[in-house]
Amino acid sequence: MHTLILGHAFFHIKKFAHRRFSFKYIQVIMALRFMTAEEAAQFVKNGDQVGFSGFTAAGVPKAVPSAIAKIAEEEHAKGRPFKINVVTGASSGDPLDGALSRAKAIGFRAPYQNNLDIRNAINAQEVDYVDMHLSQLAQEVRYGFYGVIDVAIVEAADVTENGEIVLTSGVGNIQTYTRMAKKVIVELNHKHKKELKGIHDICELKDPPHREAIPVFKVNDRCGSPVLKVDPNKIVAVVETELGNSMSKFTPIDETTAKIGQNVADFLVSQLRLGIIPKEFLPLQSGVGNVANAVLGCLGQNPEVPAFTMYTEVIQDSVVKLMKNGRITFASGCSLTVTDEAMADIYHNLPFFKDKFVLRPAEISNSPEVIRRLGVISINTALEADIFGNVNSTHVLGTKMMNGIGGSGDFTRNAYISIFTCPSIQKDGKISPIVPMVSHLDHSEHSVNIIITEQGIADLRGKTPIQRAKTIIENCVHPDFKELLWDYLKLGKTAHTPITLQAALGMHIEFAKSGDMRKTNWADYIK
Ligand code: 0RQ
Repeated sequence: MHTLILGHAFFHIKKFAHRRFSFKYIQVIMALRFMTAEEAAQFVKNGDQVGFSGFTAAGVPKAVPSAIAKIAEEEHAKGRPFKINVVTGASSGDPLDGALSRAKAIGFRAPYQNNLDIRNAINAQEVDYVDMHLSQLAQEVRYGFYGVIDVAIVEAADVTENGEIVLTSGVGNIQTYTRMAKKVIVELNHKHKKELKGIHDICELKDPPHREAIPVFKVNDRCGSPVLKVDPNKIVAVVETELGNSMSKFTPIDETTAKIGQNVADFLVSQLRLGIIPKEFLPLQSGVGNVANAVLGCLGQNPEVPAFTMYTEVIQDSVVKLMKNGRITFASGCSLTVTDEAMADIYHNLPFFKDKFVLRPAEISNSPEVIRRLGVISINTALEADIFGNVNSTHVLGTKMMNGIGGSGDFTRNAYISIFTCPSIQKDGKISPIVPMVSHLDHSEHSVNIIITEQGIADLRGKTPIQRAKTIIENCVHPDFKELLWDYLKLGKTAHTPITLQAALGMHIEFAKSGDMRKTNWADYIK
C-alpha cells in the first residue's frame, strides 16, 4: 500500500529518539511516507488547487508551503510559470501567505487573509482574491464552485497508519479538502502533543437535498469525531517539523480600546439587568485583536456577569486566562489563536483545559444555524460605519482590501445581538470612521444592532433610519466631527432614509483631496 522509505524513517526515528515510541508507533512511522518538506513540495504542480488546514496561523502547515515558494522562485528564474490556488480556513501565517505571495506563487486565494505581502499583491491585482463568509467555503468547494482540490496539506499532532489524524491548534476546512483531494501531505508537527486528541470535533455537512440539522444545542455539544479520517492511500508524504505558530503578541491596551471594552461590557450588563440577556448569560463571539481582549477582560472582572461561555471562531489568550480563574466555563471555536506561552500553558494543564475547549470545522464554528439557535452575542470591529447603521469591515476608503469579511458576517447576520465597535477617529483625527455613507458595504442596517465607540453606545434596535442617524451622531461620533455630520443630516430631503446622493461620499472625497476629512465643506457638493 505505502511506499516504504526506510532510510528516512530510521533517520527520523533517530532524530526524535528522545521521544518514547511504542512498537506500534514505530510500525506506523515506517509505514508512512516520511520525507523532507522539499521532497513533499514536489507533489504540488503549477496550476494546482491546494487546500491547507488551519484557521489564522493556528494549525496551518508551515514547512511545505515555504518549500513550494522555493520551487516557484526556481521555476520563475528559469522562465517557467508556477502559481497555485490557495484555499484555507481563514488567514494563515507568514510561511504560507507571506512566503508564497513574495514568491509570486499564488494565482487565486480564498476566503480570508491578513498578511501585508498578500494584501499588497491583492490590491495590485496580482492575486485573484475572493473574500467570503468563512462558513461557506467548505460547502462551496463541495458544490464544485471552485473546481477540484488537487492537494490537501494538513498539520497534524499525530497520524496513524489508518489515516486517522489528530489535528493541532486549528481546523478550518480541512475535513472537506482532505476528502476531496487527490493527494494528501501531512506535516507532523512535534511542537504539538498527540494528547491533544479529544479537543477536536470533526464532521462534514452533507449537501442539499440531504443536509441535516447540526446537533449542537449547547456550546459544548459534539457532533463528530475527535480525529480527522483520511483515506490512507491518498497520503503521499509525511513531513516532520517542530515549528511554532509565531503568533504575534498583543500591543498593550490603550485608553481608547479600554474605553470601548468598558462600553461594550456596560452595554451587556444593562441588557442583563433588563432581562433581555437571560440571567445565565448567552455565548459570546468576539473578533481578533485588542478590543476583543479588552471586552473579555471587563466582562471577566464584572461581578454582575455570571461565568459565561464562548461560541466563537478564534479563541485568544484572554479566554485561556479567564478560564483559569473560572470566569469562562467553555469555549467552542475553530482555532486556538494563542501565543506560544499560552499554548505551553494549555499543554502544561491539559487535563484541566481538555473538557473546556472544542475545536470545530469552520462550517460548524461559524454555522448560521447554530449561531441563531444558541443566541450568540457577536462583537466585531468595523473599519467604518455610516449614520444609518451600515458597516464596512473590509475596504479602506472603499477600494483597498484590508483583510476580508472573515467570520464577522456569519455571526452578525445570525446573532441574538450584533455589536460593532470602532474608535471614533483614525489617523491622528483626520478620519472619522462614522461617515454619511459607507464606502463599501459588508453588514447592512438590517443586521447591525449596536455601534460602540469610546464616545458611547448607539442602540439601533427598533429605530428608523433617521432615529438611528441621530443616535449614532449623538452617542458615537467624535466631537471634531459632530457638527459636520449634523449638517449633513440637515441637507437631506424628507424621505425614509434621507441621504443626499451628491454629498454622501463627500468626507471620503475630501480625505482623498486634502488628507483630512475635517475640511469637508458640504457647500462644495450641493451647488
Ligand atoms: O491603519 O495599519 O496604517 O495603522 O486601518 O485599523 O484600528 O488598527 O483596526 O486592527 O482593529 O482591524 C476591521 C480591519 C480592524 C479587522 C478590521 C486604518 C487604521 C489602521 C487598521 P494602519 P485598526 P484593527 C474575527 C472576525 C474583518 C474580519 C472580522 C477586520 C488600519 O477587525 O479585518 O471581523 N475585520 N473577523 O488607521 C481609513 C477608516 C479606517 C482606516 C481604520 N475608516 N478609513 N483607514 N483605518 N479605519 C476574525 C476572523 O474572521 C478570523
